[in-house]
Amino acid sequence: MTKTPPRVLTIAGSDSGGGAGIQADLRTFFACGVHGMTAITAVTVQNSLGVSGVSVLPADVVAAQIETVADDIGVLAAKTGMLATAEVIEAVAKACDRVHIGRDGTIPFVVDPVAASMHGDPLLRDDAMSAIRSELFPRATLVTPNLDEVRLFTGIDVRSHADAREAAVALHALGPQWALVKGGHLHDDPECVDILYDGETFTELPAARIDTKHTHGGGDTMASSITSALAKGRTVPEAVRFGKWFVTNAVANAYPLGAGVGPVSAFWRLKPLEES
Ligand code: PXL
Repeated sequence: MTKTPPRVLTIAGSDSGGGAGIQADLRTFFACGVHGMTAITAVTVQNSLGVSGVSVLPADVVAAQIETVADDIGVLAAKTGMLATAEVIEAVAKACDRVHIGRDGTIPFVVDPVAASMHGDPLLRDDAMSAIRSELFPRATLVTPNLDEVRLFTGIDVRSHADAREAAVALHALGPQWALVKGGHLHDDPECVDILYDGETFTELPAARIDTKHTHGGGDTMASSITSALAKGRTVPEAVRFGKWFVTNAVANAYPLGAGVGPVSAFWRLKPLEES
């Protein structure tokens, strides 16, 4: 019999267009060789042009999905994506405590504080922002905001690497063990530099900036690949380096889809490339 692979859980929303959200997470989990499980928070009505509707699941159903898979199958690492409402976030926090996901438990917890789609469509109600800050940041092993989310959570408008370090300190002060400030949205920078901070040490993670408009699901793909590496027992800096390498390749292999923005692609992993 084949050995059970590492099991990971994503707590996130569905993207009907298949580019981001749960769909990107599961694709990434597959490409990273882990078994993906899902606690679906919301269903978005979405294509490559944007989000035209959102239906949020009842908070108790979100919590029940987390608990039922944790109790039977077990979770070695978990991540969040779109969480939609304060009610869902509070239910997620309680369920995670019950099954020991997060900082004070034993299971690594990556909080990707998804606030809006790349088209600017809101994926989080206003009251939910403060719930993420108070309920999830203190439980997180790692938070992975992009620069728009950094501005929403810290008020810092990052325009340089020095600003990114300041933002990492401000994010870390909100309670996560590690903060990753992703530089992808710093469009004037010829490189794509992320900053990782644990309260003591800054680690700069540079990568090439790839010229494509098709970056839908990039953040989800990075957080999911980091979560996969954590489930395999890597340290946070190792897992983040892996995630950066994984997502850079996914962006380099992004493809057009519909009339709008296409997704980054985990398909590159199926090509015979050696891990760098
Ligand atoms: O990429 C962020 C994201 C996460 N989850 C869902 C989304 C999006 C972006 O559109 O639709 C469901």
